[in-house]
Amino acid sequence: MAEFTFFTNPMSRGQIARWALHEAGADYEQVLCGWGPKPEALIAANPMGKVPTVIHHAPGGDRVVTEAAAICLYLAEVLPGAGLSPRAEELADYLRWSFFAAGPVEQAVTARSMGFEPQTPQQQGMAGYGSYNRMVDALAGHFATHAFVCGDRFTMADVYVGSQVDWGLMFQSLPERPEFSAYAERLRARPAYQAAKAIDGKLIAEMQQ
Ligand SMILES: N[C@@H](CCC(=O)N[C@@H](CS)C(=O)NCC(=O)O)C(=O)O
Repeated sequence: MAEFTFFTNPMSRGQIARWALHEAGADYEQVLCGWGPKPEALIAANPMGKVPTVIHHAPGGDRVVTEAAAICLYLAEVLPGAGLSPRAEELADYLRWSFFAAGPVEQAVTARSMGFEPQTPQQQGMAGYGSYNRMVDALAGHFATHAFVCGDRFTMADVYVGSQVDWGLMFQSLPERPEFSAYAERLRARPAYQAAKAIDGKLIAEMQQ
């Protein structure tokens, strides 16, 4: 049995987890899930039935990890050979921007795509992302002075934060700022990115036949 079972749909945030699995060099077996009834094993692991969901068949027993961001950071920790977990001096940026991407960035982009924008100062004070524009400025500001989340070195935080930027540019849910484009180009050049995207791209093409 592979070390990880990976429940995914190629047209989903599962693409983030697959990229992370490849960056970490994980031995994984995929279970493809449609949008209809979910496999029993997925529901047993994650009652929400959401993908990506990963089961780590660890020596001490199975561990379930859901949430694309958590899956990325978990893999960096349990597969340290890939060298993608943070050094002490990188930890603040690593955590700060991973959580920023999983919270404020996700929320701002999702809310905007559904036609909701916090309008009043009170609403912006309550919304964790303030406003879409404030979120974009904060994220772009970081990449104006950093090649990667933690500075000059690619870490697993870049798989998650970078996926938000990559998808945001592709689906135009983030604006075409030079800081975002240059960062996305650095990520798209990575062999693990290309290998993971090739698998999902092929699966999508097969589904559309
Ligand atoms: N917060 C989760 C969101 C996961 C999620 O919403 N996945 C979607 C696909 S991108 C899904 O499984 N939708 C099907 C469903 O909700 O049944 C994460 O970041 O991984």
